[in-house]
Amino acid sequence: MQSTAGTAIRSLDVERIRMDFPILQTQVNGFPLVYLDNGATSQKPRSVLQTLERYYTTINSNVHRGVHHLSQEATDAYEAARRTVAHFIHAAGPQEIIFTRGTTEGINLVASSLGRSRLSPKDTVLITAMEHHSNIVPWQMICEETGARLKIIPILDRGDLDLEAARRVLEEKPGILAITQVSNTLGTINPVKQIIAWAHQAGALVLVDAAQSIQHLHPDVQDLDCDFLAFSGHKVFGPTGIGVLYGKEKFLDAMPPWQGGGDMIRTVTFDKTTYNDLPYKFEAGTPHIAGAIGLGAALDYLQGLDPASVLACEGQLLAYATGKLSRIPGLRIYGTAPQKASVISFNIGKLHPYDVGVILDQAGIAVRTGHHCTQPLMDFYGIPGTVRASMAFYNNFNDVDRLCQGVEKAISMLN
Ligand code: C6P
Repeated sequence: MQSTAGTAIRSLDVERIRMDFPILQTQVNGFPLVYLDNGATSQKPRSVLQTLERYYTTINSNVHRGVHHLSQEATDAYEAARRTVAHFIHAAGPQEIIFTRGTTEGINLVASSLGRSRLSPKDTVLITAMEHHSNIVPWQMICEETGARLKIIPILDRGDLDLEAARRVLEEKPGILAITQVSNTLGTINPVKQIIAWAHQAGALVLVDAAQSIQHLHPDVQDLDCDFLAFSGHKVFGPTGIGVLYGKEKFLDAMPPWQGGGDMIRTVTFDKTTYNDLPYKFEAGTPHIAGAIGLGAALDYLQGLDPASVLACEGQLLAYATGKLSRIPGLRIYGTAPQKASVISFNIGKLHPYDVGVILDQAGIAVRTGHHCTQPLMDFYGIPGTVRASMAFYNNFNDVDRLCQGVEKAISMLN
């Protein structure tokens, strides 16, 4: 594919891939849609949409509960999806894969269940200054409940972690470290493998928030050696309302159940309940069956693409967009770490990000504006919010060109 600036051809056939995503053919406000809000949620390929339709039209039923044909088919498909997830993140087995509603629920599960059994007023929970609210608030809540203290690894101005400071706070032997692999606001890729090794030396368990890395970096949980990892289906080209919590079996086994209800029990009497094996111990109530199966289809789709080409393609888009946006007078990019995913946050002079977002929308360009659920990070930079363009492998150079034209237009209108 050729950019207007004549950038080199990429190996991924983006124009063919775009045909797999029907929504990309949509017109918004009279313009072809430019979708640059993939950090908020990604679009779905036709194979996922067809899988959802097929599920509801042919095998819709409850799982693990019926002897009838449809229930068995639905159970088989649901459990096959779990195996697909386990394979995708290289878990030791499907018993380590808990289906949740999303990243937020996965983190809450670990904070509540592990936190209650592991934390006391002597303990510290460590997070970083670039965390999403979903990886801050659950830890604040459990710290309030248990008396543990919350400590923060600071960041440097360009948006990467202060690794010296990280080493120092790890020497204080925190009980738990919860860290994002990719910042949703800055795009920074954190060296989590290295940090996990340090944390383990210090005796901490580590949860990785993979909400923004699963779609770009395809994390391998055994290679990272993380103890827990959470992500959302909707950010990895699957449905909303479904997510995954990975946990090492020995830790999940030792943790008390979180929510009570159907499926998570072995026996119930009014005197005592005994609990089911993993992973069902943590899946109370009827799960999002279609969502899990749809997520399996999304991961199958991704596995059909060469991960190195996807990464290279997103890297080229990032470099092209960074170069072009940086040439716009008065525009400042937040997050200039050397290792970045295809996310660019920026502001232009004193223009309010919301106003810029509205003008971009009028031209059919979808970006996110605001604090991106990272208010402490906004406080660090002393700003109320940013405009954020987050790109996926189906974006092309034309999308970046349209974004830059939209920004120029916003500047001329708002000034
Ligand atoms: N970030 C964004 O626009 P849920 O809502 O549970 O699917 O994901 C929460 C979450 C957790 N961690 C990180 C790093 C995230 O980016 C998100 C979701 C979206 O940036 C919506 S706020």
